Amino acid sequence: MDCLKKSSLFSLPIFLLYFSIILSFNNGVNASHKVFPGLQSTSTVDVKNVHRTGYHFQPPNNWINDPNAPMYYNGVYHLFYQYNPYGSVWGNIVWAHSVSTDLINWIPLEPGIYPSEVFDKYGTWSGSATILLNNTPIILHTGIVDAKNTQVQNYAIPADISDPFLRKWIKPDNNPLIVADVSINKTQFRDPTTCWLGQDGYWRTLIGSVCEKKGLAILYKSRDFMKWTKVQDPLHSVDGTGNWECPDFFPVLLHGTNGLDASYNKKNIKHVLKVSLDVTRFEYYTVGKYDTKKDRYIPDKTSIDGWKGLRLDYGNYYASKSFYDLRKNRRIMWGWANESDTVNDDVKKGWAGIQTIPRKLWLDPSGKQLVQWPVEELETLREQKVQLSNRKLNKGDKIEVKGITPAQADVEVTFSFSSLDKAEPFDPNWANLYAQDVCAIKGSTVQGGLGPFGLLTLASRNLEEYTPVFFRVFKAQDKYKVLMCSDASRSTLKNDKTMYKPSFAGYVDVDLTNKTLSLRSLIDHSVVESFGAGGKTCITSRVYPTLAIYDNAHLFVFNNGTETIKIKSLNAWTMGKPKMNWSFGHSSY
Ligand code: DQQ
Repeated sequence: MDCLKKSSLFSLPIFLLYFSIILSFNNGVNASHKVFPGLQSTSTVDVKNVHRTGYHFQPPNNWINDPNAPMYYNGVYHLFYQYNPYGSVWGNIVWAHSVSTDLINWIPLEPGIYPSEVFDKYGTWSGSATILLNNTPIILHTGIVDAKNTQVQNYAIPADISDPFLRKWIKPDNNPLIVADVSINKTQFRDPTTCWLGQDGYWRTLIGSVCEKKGLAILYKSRDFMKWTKVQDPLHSVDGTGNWECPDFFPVLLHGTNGLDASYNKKNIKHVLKVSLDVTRFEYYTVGKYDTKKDRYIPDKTSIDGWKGLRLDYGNYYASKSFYDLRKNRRIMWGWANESDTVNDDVKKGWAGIQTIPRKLWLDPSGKQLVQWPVEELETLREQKVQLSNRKLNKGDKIEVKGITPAQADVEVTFSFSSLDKAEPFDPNWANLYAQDVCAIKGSTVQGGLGPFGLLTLASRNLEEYTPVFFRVFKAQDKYKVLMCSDASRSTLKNDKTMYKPSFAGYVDVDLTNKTLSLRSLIDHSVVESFGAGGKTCITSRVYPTLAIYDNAHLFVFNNGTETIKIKSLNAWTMGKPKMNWSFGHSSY
């Protein structure tokens, strides 16, 4: 294929005629998700609660995946998400819709967008919201038009802009707005971003795609939001990365933690491009410069542009999407944490997938990476608190944190140490490995020098099960390397070989001059979402303990390194249960 060189004019009427002929109800199209035709519409009889989360976003049942079109509009936060109304595996996808005034308590509404028209009969896949200049929201999203998985980009607008919850959405007849020209692989052409307005008065959006293994962020322009033209070259592309899903492109301030609207473009910024890699099911991002004259994005030299690039999260986190929150002048990121159990388990438990806690994100003062932190509203759920300070942990020590409910908790801990001398040597052979591979070799029990130290979350009393979240400090040739792990390998006694129990890990680019390392973990029954060094490295694990459940879950702090560690301070809270999609949206909100 001649990737994106030809720009052919596709006739919209012929296109619509073609697809109006091929109508059938076979919704067996394949996304990047595994398809289980026999299970897609197996309705949930009985929802199993044991691993359901207490304060992470979940609907009452069934399958969910990507967060879609998050936005703040007229005092209300909206979260749409890919949802199967008929089963707990991927399929029959609609845009479920929930609203909130605090990002913590959510009211479920009827689906906002669902397959119904010739331009989306086979699927309503991911997309994003844009607030137009007249202060009305508009959603761009991918429609599937046939059983061959042909993808087009559609728009939807609120049926009644005066409805505070924007319950109903219309998909006007002039859809689709964007169809693939002949240079584009029309079955890998999806997930439009929030649009941004250039100084030339043209709106722009990116669509994820691939051409001969080269991942693409294809750029389209429009003056009126209705007629879109493809820009000759993609905004950015990288050989060998495979299909790009759910691109996200936004400006970040060079200094400070405030967020910016997607259209902001002054000198005091950098841009971030995040893509979800279909092949690896991980996401990576780069920090760089957006050349508005050439409409090209150029990652900084300090950003690795490929599979080994920086990740928003080194764990079970995918298809993330950010939005600018005008209310608090911040950028917020949502991500989907899929299950790590088996498909059979998902069918049995009647649900699958959660959204991670929304994170505020900004550029680190180094300019080289993002920093993420759970939105401050989460702290309203904090209940009983325990505190520890200045507690020594010698090699092999562990201290239990008592007085909270460890199965549903928020823990912040800062460790200190007096010397870096005992840091283990970093084996040069590991340089080509992913951090995750190093964590699998050097887990939490292999004695080290400076580390491993950290938390044992969702632990059974006698440690038959536990998910350790910890640091190990290595001494490489010219610098120290801090490895952060969230290791699911011993998280459950369930002995099913097909279960995914990865030793997720990432390196933390942190200054060790003052000899401290901090960690925050949000523990919630089957999820441990952790933030190292104030949010420089984030890891989400999904785990399914059999003993460490409800009141039988324990939390420990441990050190398995020869260097004595101090718990400088530890604050842990029991977390309350918000209104999580409990009641339909007619309440007195
Ligand atoms: N999920 C959606 C697609 C997207 C993928 C389909 C990413 O639009 O590319 O449910 O998880």
